[in-house]
Amino acid sequence: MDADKKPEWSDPNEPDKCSSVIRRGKEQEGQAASLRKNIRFQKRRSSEPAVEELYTGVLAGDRGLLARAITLVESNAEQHFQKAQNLLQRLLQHSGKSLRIGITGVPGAGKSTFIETFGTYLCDQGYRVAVLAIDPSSSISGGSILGDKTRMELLARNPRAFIRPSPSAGKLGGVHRKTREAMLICEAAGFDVILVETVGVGQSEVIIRDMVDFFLLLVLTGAGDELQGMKKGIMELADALIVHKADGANKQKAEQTRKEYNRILHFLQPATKGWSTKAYTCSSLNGDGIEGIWEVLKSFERNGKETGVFEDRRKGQKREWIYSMITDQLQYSFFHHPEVRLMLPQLENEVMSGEKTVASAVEKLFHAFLSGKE
Ligand SMILES: Nc1nc2c(ncn2[C@@H]2O[C@H](COP(=O)(O)OP(=O)(O)OP(=O)(O)O)[C@@H](O)[C@H]2O)c(=O)[nH]1
Ligand SMILES: [Mg+2]
Repeated sequence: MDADKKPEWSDPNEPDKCSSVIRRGKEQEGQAASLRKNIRFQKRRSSEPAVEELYTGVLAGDRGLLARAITLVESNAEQHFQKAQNLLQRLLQHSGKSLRIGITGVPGAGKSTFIETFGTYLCDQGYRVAVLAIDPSSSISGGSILGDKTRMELLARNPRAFIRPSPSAGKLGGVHRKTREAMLICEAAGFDVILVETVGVGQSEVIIRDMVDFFLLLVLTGAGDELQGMKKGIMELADALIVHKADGANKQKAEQTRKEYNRILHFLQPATKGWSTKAYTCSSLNGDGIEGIWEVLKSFERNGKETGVFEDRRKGQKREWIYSMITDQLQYSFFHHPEVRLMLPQLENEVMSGEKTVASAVEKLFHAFLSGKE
């Protein structure tokens, strides 16, 4: 074999020890052709980059390696876990310098369009912007990722921006860990602003609130009933409310809605100490109000850094992170425990047919789980 020719395969851990090269074998007449017909050729995957390569690549802002670093932390494979943690450990000291903004709102509120316009505005101002998404529905519906990518077409092509669709949760969660870690990597890569989008359904607002500095709630006009029905809890998480799509015939109505929200916000507990949450209007179609929102964000950051509230929140979030990770890990090891996996379907049936109480079934599972541990 030529000295400079790469082998077809080699052990990635010990590349010098053993390798192989594929040679054409002897063939019977006609066999090769029929074999070729049946083989679906697959693109050969290039080898996984080492931690060192990912580390220097991320710090240098190499987009390809940044994407692969995020893929590594998002991986559910056990053999990737340690490698991902080594990488994160090294990147940690370079993270923490960006402004983290969470954006939520009901489906169709215009979150993706807002991110497109707002993100492009920030890039024009000289900032580098990373967009991450938490999609609570992705494990069920396959996600709205494709839709989002096309909606953020302009931003996706901007060299100052980086868009990452939501990680798939797998059956046992871990989405928030993955998003937090992806955020950390983007920060180390030098992004100044991180925008995290989530659909405003269920628990995702609470999760997102726990990982960002500023939380933005997009709402629409047509207040009245909707305003009454809107969960007070969600409004109390927000640092700003934006009455979106304030353009054309909707402009005046949006202004009215803004005033109504401000009246309500006045009576609510503010999400951040020393900051009063207010409502604003904006349009992502014509850009009205976008600059003003950035002013609000900057003043929030300045204010929070002066009073120490900003740092306190980040510290609190790190503490919360520990607990959410413990919960994730426990859940993972419980449901992957061989004994538990074996017993669960049978116990489920026994509970459903009324032979066993839920509590006794769970106790049995925990007994197996705990006694199986060394
Ligand atoms: N008039 C007007 N329409 C807008 C504006 N922003 C978004 N839209 C429209 O609203 C619709 C929904 O926008 P998206 O950005 O996809 O909304 P979303 O909140 O990301 O939706 P999901 O990702 O499905 O939750 C699209 O048809 C947009 O063109 C705006 O500022 N003004
Ligand atoms: Mg969207």
